[in-house]
Amino acid sequence: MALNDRVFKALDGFRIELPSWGFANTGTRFGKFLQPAAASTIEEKFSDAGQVHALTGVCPTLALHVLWDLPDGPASAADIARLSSRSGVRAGSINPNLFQDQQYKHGSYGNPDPAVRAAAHAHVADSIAIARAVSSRDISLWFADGSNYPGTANIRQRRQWFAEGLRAAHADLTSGQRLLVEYKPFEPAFYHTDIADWGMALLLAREAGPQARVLVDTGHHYLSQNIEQIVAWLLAEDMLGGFHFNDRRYADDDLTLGSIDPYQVFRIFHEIRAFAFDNGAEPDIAYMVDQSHNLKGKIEAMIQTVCVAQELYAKASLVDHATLATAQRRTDLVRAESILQDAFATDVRPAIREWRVAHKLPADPQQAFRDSGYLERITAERGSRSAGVSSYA
Ligand SMILES: [Mn+2]
Repeated sequence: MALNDRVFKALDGFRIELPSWGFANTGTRFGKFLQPAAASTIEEKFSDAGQVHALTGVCPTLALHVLWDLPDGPASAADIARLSSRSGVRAGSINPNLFQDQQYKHGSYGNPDPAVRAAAHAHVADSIAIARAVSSRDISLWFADGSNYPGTANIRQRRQWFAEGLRAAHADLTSGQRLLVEYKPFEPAFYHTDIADWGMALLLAREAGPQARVLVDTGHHYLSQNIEQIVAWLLAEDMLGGFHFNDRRYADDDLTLGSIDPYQVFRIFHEIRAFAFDNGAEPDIAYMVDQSHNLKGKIEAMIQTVCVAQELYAKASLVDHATLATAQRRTDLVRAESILQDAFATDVRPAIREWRVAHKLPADPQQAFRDSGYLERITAERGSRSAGVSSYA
């Protein structure tokens, strides 16, 4: 297949979800640098996401955070429907918040206090009901639970509480819904984290029930961990539910996808394309962005992220899997490795520009955004009010 055909086919099948919190003012624990154009309300977040989708054509859904975006619970559904039709963007994954409330100081599902565990379970049940009300499939669970000092937490007891809590949450799902279990090795807890890695997430998702899957946040690994191998194993186990994409240099830095190590993202996409080739079917994976842009303009950063994701996905689609399989079988190491390197080195940007034009999208979404006047308009409209920090993501 010609390069353009491969790229067109890959991009036709690639969608990526944006996070509502990526458009809001955020920061680090040392300070928040406010941007006059940052979104404060759910209306503004849908509007900004709608701009990114209108210019890129591949971001039809917006991940929502229950505490920050849906304080009225399922009653917010009518509002969401109205905002969806206005912005052209639907509600995406629903993210409960089990870490910000004072009661979660010592954990949520793993809290020794049964009343706090019950509150956490009730919040997840509400989140599942919200997801149903806004016609959203995935409920995405990340737990900050853990401990800071050896001996202070009963690790096995807490594992048991997590298994029970996830089973109960799974029992609330309707047939089309999915529970995604995210893992993270450390932060905010610095001695142990209850769901620290993909193995723990996999076991807990299996215990939860057949509609639970593992969510891989690329920033949630120890340095130098082979993330694409984890992806390959989860694919083989039919347990890969989705991604939270971001990049990192040191820890969970939430930097722009591909800004530090684009080859790693390529290798992750390669494992997915190889799995699809071997199985003759596309795996059902929710691609999502989980980044916070403290210093970059938020909409610009999101457009940049989406364009980089498309480029790396398109490059991975150039790998000739049949030739690669032959080289692997013959242990022709340099040839096999070169097949990946050649695909990664190919400039797919001209083909992507053609794909955009063919889909009546701007050839250069970033330039189109700069030319649109949208940023100047929202900066004037939103900058006059006293901006607040609406999230800690
Ligand atoms: Mn995440």
